[in-house]
Amino acid sequence: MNTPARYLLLVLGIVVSLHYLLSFTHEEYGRATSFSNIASQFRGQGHASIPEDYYSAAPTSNATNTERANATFVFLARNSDLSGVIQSMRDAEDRFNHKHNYPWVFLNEEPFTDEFKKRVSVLTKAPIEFGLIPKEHWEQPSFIDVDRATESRKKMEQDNIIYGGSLSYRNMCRFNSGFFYRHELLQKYRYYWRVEPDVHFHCDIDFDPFLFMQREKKVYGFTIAIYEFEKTIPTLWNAVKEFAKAHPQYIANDNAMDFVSDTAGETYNLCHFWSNFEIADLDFWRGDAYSAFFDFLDQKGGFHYERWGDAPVHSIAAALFLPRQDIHFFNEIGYEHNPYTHCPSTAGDDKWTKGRCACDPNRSFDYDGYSCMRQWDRVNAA
Ligand SMILES: Nc1nc2c(ncn2[C@@H]2O[C@H](COP(=O)(O)OP(=O)(O)O)[C@@H](O)[C@H]2O)c(=O)[nH]1
Ligand SMILES: *[C@@H]1O[C@H](CO)[C@@H](O)[C@H](O)[C@H]1NC(C)=O
Ligand SMILES: *[C@@H]1O[C@H](CO)[C@@H](O)[C@H](O)[C@H]1NC(C)=O
Ligand SMILES: *[C@@H]1O[C@H](CO)[C@@H](O)[C@H](O)[C@H]1NC(C)=O
Ligand SMILES: [Mg+2]
Repeated sequence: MNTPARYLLLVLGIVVSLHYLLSFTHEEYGRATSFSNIASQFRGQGHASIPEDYYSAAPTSNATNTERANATFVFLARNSDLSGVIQSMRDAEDRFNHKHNYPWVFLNEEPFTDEFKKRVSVLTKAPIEFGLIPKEHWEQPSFIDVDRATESRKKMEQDNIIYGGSLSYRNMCRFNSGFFYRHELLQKYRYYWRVEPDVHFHCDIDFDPFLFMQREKKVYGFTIAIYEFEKTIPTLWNAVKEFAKAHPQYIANDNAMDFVSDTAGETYNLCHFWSNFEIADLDFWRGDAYSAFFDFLDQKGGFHYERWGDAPVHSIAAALFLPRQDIHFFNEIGYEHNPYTHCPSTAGDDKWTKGRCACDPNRSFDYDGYSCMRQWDRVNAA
């Protein structure tokens, strides 16, 4: 992130935090002696803990868990991402998967090298598959005006927009929005856990998030909610409104609109679930509502004329097409993707100690000024 953008975020953060603090009465403020106390007042249904019976009987048990969900890890990566891929995979294996052996699917628009395959294969006992992404799922589609797209990248680069000048980043965002779940290697799975290079899983995960999703009929799970850069999506919300107007049947009753809009749908508040971590139901993306939504957005060309991210696209769809209780905040999962960390809290049932977490609970992103957890809490307080 460039320096002016950082200052802008800082100022925005301070303004939001001040507003948040001032909205307390003095009496309430007196009781709120620490930040975690302030935060805990908002922890309603949207922070529901994983029930005890999802935990392995003995976390140190030598038994390998045999009951498994219909699920896989999915990892989009370049060959050059290898060291970061190894970091992330080791954390996922050490903190969770060595007891479960969920498979790994690696995807790339270029063939993975033998070195890449060899280096990741030694990290797990689980099955690993390496898939090639078809060109038509990756490259700029033919209906895009190449000159207009090039011009827009040039402009966004001059404006110092993060990844503003990158075509491959746009291809990646479009792929993650509308194509990864169609890859042949993912067809046999229902749930996936998305992993990116250089992320950290900071706590033991002694429950099976996939079985939780499957049994509780959850559709979308996240750990971090955050604001998007408006300049990457200037016309996205207009497209969303146009789609919603034309397809009102897809809008769920009891949806999570208040997560993405402060104005009952008139404008986008830029909030989204940070999609570098996702545990979700592939069939949601494969379903009628999302398929129609993606096709509609794709035809607008915003993945290439602007720089629409898969995070806002996924999040807006989840917020509008799902009942809010289908979306789950995985509070127990300590997760870091530079520069932000969700670290479980020591408050209440002390998920931090239980998880033997290696992150600082006092520096969790949850109620940082740039976090959208407040908007998530608002959805669940209603
Ligand atoms: N195969 C492939 N993967 C990519 C490419 N660009 C990004 N990725 C992957 O897409 C994901 C997001 O990219 P990343 O660089 O982490 O972006 P950021 O997290 O938004 O800064 C990561 O899993 C990357 O490995 C690309 O050109 N080819
Ligand atoms: C651990 O392994 C030993 C030897 O295989 C076995 O007897 C014991 O029951 C296992 N413990 C658990 C909790 O499964
Ligand atoms: C797993 O889920 C996929 C997608 O819903 C489905 O096609 C497949 O039959 C499922 N496999 C099993 C073993 O249930
Ligand atoms: C978090 O900060 C509080 C207040 O400064 C301190 O008392 C507590 O020990 C810290 N917790 C941890 C786990 O470091
Ligand atoms: Mg990343």
